[in-house]
Amino acid sequence: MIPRAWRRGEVAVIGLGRSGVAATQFLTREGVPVYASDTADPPQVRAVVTELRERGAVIDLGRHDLERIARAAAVVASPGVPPDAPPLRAARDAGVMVLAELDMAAMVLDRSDLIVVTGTNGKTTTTALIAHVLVEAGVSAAAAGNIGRPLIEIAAEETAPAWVVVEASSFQLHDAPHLRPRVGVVTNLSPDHLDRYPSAEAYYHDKRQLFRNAVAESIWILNGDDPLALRLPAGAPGVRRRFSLRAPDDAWFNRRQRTLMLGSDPVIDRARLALLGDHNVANALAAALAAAAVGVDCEALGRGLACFPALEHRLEPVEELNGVLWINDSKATNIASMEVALQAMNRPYVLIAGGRPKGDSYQRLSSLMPGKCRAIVAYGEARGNIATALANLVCVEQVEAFEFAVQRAADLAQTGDAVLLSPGAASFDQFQDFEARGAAFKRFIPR
Ligand code: UMA
Repeated sequence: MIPRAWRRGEVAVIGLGRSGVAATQFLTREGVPVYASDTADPPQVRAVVTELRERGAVIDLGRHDLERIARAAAVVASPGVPPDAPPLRAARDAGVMVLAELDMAAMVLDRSDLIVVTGTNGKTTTTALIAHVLVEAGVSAAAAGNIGRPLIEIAAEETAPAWVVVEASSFQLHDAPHLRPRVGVVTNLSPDHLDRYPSAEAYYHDKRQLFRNAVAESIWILNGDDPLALRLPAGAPGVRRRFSLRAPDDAWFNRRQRTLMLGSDPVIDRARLALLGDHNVANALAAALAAAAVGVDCEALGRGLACFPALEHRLEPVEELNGVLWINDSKATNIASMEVALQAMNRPYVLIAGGRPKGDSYQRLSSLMPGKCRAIVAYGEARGNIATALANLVCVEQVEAFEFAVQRAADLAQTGDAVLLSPGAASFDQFQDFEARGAAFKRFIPR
């Protein structure tokens, strides 16, 4: 339900990325007066700005009118706008309620139950896995949130799915007083986004908002191998379910029999899961617990997990050519994700790494080198850093252009190997984004 005060006054939407545009569309459709602003002039907004204005929204590009925001009935914030940004500070100083776009959606979405997935890594895959398994089992479900589709888009639809699986980032949880998950999942926790948070504790504090509206019927699915994730709910009410790669638990990996288990029941053989790496076994176990909480039985769980395709740009097996498997992990833009990819390799591989460095050190990978790594082809701005950190452990060849890196990797790979693109750096030195880099990788594979 939209508060009556919103219709009488004006709601200020801060930021006009995907969340802000969807929030503005929703509010204007509901007859709420909207003032939407963005300090930039995002190109994707120009395409919809006429439509938003026709719907009656007042749009400001290139600035925020702080006085107008301070008079708003409520403020809807995009996740990319830091809490101490001037428009949000102006709202709080004036006592105006600030809601994340995700939270406004949770407030109005009364026809669906929510499964909310958070954590540091694996959120997107776990969210996609849960939605996929539910749909395959015949349950009406959709995925939304940080995964790419603003939750408010689902609230705007005429028919709502029975379940929405929501990927929630810490940014979205920061201002989410209305979020009330039936099922909540914490994949794992480690320090992240320290460019926005003063400390890891401040980041965990936002993650803890998942439990803010916990009740005795809530179901919390936690990584049993991760003490930080286990401690996160503290004393929140609700039932706890745990998944583990190490020991028998509510969901666990029977390594001897290479089977994913729910308690004493086998769900699926590891070999039938089309995802590389132990971290993805953990994601699948979390997804199995979430789907089981909705009532999906073991047999349907196994069927759903077996036909889940790898996500694009995330350890995505592209194709096997002349005995060489090409794997696209372009989404690994930091060294922690790259480490996960290297740990997932179960055959010899040639690694393509590089791009624009983010400041963390490649030395972190020393303990994994050489391992199964035959050689590294380092490209772009980070190539020197990679060579400095790892050339004493494994052969590192340096090239500038990405295309040559792919060609060189093809020369170095032997039958039975993989060529793994896991860059451990941003793409912006040679591409618009990681997706463009992954697409180029697929194009350049010599066929
Ligand atoms: N802006 C202002 N004023 C400010 C600061 C920013 O106007 O003071 C403007 C920017 O100019 C920009 C807009 O605000 O135009 C930023 O919006 P946004 O960054 O929130 O982007 P959206 O397109 O709305 O995308 C967001 C999520 N982005 C972030 O959290 C940074 C998307 O997650 C999410 O898919 C989408 O909402 C739909 O829910 C992306 C992400 O990178 C994938 N998430 C981070 C991550 O996964 O690590 C958290």
